Amino acid sequence: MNDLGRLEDLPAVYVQEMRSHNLVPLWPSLRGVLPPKIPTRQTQPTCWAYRDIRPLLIQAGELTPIEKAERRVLVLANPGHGLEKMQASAAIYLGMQLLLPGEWAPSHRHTPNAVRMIVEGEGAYTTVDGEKCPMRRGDLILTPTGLWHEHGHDGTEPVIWLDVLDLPLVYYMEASYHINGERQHVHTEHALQAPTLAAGLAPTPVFARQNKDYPLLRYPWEQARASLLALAETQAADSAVQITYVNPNTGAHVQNILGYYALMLRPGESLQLPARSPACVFHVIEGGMSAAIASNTFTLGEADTCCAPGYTPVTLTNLSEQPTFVFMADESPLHQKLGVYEIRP
Ligand code: 1HN
Repeated sequence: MNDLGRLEDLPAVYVQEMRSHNLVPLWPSLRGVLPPKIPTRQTQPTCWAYRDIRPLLIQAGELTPIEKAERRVLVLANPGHGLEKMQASAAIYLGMQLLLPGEWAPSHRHTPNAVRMIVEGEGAYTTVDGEKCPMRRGDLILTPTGLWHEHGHDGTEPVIWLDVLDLPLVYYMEASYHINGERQHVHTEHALQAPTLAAGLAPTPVFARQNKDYPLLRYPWEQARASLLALAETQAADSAVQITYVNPNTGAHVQNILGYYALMLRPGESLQLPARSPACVFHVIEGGMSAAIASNTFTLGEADTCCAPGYTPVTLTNLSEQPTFVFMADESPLHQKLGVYEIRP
């Protein structure tokens, strides 16, 4: 590789003259922005243990009333990006949110897309675009760009969930903002229609979300888990038991920027995921596993979360005697749409 000229090689007056006109030379920075063969990644393999998060989150519940927080969240920040950047990867934001019995997180909408993966507790619900979605452990609930959403809690125990947003990307695009709104009028109880739609049946004559960009907002864990177990029965022993959360109208990823998946590791299974360009997040719903990411090996139990940078192979090994169920989020839809998606053999 040839060495390019450095900034220090240039006369200081010349550099100053350029800078005074808001001009800079490319060549001293060219290798930095376009490194050879593999991108520079700030995203570091990082693991967040639920046993560390939970007590601090419960303490946040005592220290900060919901009215002072709007959303009571501890952000899972990747130290490689700097904690204050609140990024798990280039495009992924992760946070653990706590809602206590009787609390209300008021209605707003914003440009970043969000999903919630419910970790713990009963009795909370989120109302998205007028649809009341009960939150139960392992459920995936979508809050797509621009849709009103608010959270409430009629139960008796704390409810905790994992928020995944494409906030870092939307913020970088200078396209991130929110609007506060009034308490929504609930027009649909999700339970009435979701199972029928998932079965390819739409309530007649009216199904409120049928022609919307986001027809399904709640993906119950019960169904995802049953699908994985059924898939494991027929899938060859050497191929992954994995499902993608899709839009039932189009078969495409549920959101435009991040992709969401559920994976089952069979007892004794070790799954090698090839190096791919998008960064990826793993969150254990049930069971336990090790995740070998570059030179790091993390041990994850239930509700633990880790992330892998792009272009990095990952090996997941089931450490439980039972199937281990894993929720995954990645930057694939973004990479695919932008034409930079790669799998490296
Ligand atoms: C947000 O609106 C929620 O609605 C959670 O629960 C986390 C993180 C950044 C920006 C908006 C929510 C968020 C967020």
